[in-house]
Amino acid sequence: MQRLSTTTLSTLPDKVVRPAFDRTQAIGVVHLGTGAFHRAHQAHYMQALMEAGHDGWMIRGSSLRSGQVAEQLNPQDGLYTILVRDGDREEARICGAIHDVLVAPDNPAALVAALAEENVDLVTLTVTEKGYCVDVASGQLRLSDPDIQHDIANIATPRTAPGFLVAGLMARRERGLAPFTVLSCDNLSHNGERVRTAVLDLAAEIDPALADWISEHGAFPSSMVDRIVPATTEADIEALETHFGYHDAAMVKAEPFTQWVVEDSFAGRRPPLETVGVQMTNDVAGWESVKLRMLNASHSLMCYLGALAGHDYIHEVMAAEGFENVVDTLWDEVEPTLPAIEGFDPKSYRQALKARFSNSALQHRTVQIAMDGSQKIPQRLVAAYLERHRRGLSSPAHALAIAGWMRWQYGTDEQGQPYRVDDPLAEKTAAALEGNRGEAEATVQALTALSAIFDPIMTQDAALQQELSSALKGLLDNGAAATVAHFQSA
Ligand code: NAI
Ligand code: CS2
Repeated sequence: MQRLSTTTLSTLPDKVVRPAFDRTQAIGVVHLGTGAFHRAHQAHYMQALMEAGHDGWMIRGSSLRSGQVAEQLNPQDGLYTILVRDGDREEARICGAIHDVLVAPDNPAALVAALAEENVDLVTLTVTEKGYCVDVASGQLRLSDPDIQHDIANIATPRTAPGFLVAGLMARRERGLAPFTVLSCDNLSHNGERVRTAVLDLAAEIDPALADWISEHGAFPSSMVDRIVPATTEADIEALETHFGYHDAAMVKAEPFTQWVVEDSFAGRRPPLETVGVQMTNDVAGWESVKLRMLNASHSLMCYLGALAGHDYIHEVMAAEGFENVVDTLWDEVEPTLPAIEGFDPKSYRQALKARFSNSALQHRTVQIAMDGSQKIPQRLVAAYLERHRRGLSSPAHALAIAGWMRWQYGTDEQGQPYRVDDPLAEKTAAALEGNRGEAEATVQALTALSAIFDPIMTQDAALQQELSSALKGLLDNGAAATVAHFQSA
């Protein structure tokens, strides 16, 4: 089976859409965290830009963690397939926007040098919610983090995303270059502000004058990003070989839908993203709230309760008894917390989300969404839950979703089978649950006391404790499937 590369590109079947631009043009973007989402979203838009004749936006990718993606992509000359799946329809499009991928742990100085290249005007990130080394509840840089401590002492060979950003900006300042714009593409509320805080906090520990320069000249626009891109499996790669006749170790699968809303605040040259369907705006916050509190919140509700009910995939959860009702109730609870947004129609947005979640061709695994929940639920579920509480409103669907996350921390399913809780705070939640598993009130008290995840009011307010304990007790007594099937909105 031939492998995708520049050499084999011309031999692919005619139905495979190929890049239609000069890939030898200048690299204008460095990306940190070249995972599946970046390859199906930002790189897709950069390709569209260059195909429309806007040159100089090739991407130099990087991984701060492992060589896996570099091994998948570099032998393919950076080429890979975006396989769009929608029901029984599929379309293969080759993306050529990525030039190559650097492996930062092998050669951190090379990534710093890439960030200091004069043509690089934009640095994008998808390093997951945990990759910013920021305390989710406070938004502050975790200065006690061992890797942050390393970067403070060894900024020339950093390990963390904030470290590489500071090192790259430091090198640009020393060379008399303008700073690049830092554009986070992670599912974090106010993601631009968060990465700015992390960078300035870290720079201040190293060189206050550098921090002042970044603060004055840098740009950290926020953005809302949306495209469902499940992790690629071996079966996906084999299916591509069967259906299209070539091997692609770096392929990604995605839904047709894609959206990108970007704050129009750049330090230097800005890619004309509005020419390829990106919404440039001065206020991302509204769309961010919609995305995190409607799409991502219902994803988190469905992944914990759905997995505990025995479902492997989101489309199965959407079809399971009672789930559509509890998701609709969650959205009923969210809507009063959303700001007015031009062009946003809640009814059609809900219908679109249900159709997207029901796309069985994506095979979106519940356990993938369950990952890193301690970094996700604060902005997806707890923020709206507390806003409603402050207005004197109960939120049974939010309480059930948070209870589902709490039950998931037990690390055993309803048949008593163990599973790994894949979360950076798994040790903390496991320690908190010692001696409390199976007891709803004790579990709620122990987990809401974790200040890295929850606002102190969660432990202090008896009504909140009672609502969460009641929801968790229902799960413990009756199981997730029955609890959802018999769920009654308030
Ligand atoms: P992935 O697993 O394919 O890639 C994750 C990337 O993050 C990898 O490059 C990994 O090396 C890097 N990473 C993980 N932990 C890190 C750390 N502590 N420091 C630095 N880098 C770290 O996952 P995928 O699908 O690319 O998603 C990545 C992020 O993109 C998500 O966490 C989310 O914030 C955002 N996103 C994902 C969507 C999706 O449907 N997959 C859709 C919308 C946003
Ligand atoms: C998902 C998101 O894994 C998760 O946490 O909720 O990656 C989701 O697929 C995207 O935000 C959709 O844009």
